[in-house]
Amino acid sequence: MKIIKISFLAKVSISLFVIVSGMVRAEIILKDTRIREMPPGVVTTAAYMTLTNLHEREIELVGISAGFAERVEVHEHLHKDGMMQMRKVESFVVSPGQTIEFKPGGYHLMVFGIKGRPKINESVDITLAFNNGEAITHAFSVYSHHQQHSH
Ligand SMILES: [Cu+2]
Repeated sequence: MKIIKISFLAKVSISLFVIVSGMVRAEIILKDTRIREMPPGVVTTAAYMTLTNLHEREIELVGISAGFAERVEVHEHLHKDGMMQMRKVESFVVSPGQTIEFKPGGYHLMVFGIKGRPKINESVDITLAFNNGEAITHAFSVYSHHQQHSH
């Protein structure tokens, strides 16, 4: 009887450990992950999300990968000489507690060399890797470009 009791406690502590480590993994939160549909023949598009850093220190995005694309970069839009331009962000840092919204006209993930042309309501996985060793793979759902203009 005593042995059964101990193994039960061991199981409880293992589950608690799993729950706690699950919570630690969720300190970078991605929401509203979506990717703009691509017309036939187009292999480049933009993806958006809301990213929150719940860690008590700043984090830096050090790598982005996606099996369905050749390359993914963080871009930002700038107004320069009355023109809208976009450029690659070399160092993307998120302060503790900060939420950054990726949206048309602002930060976006630029996805290059897309294979297989994902369709509306399908989703594709993008993995974000951070300098603390955390890597998050999240599904981005394909939405119609008629819902949102320009990126
Ligand atoms: Cu871009």
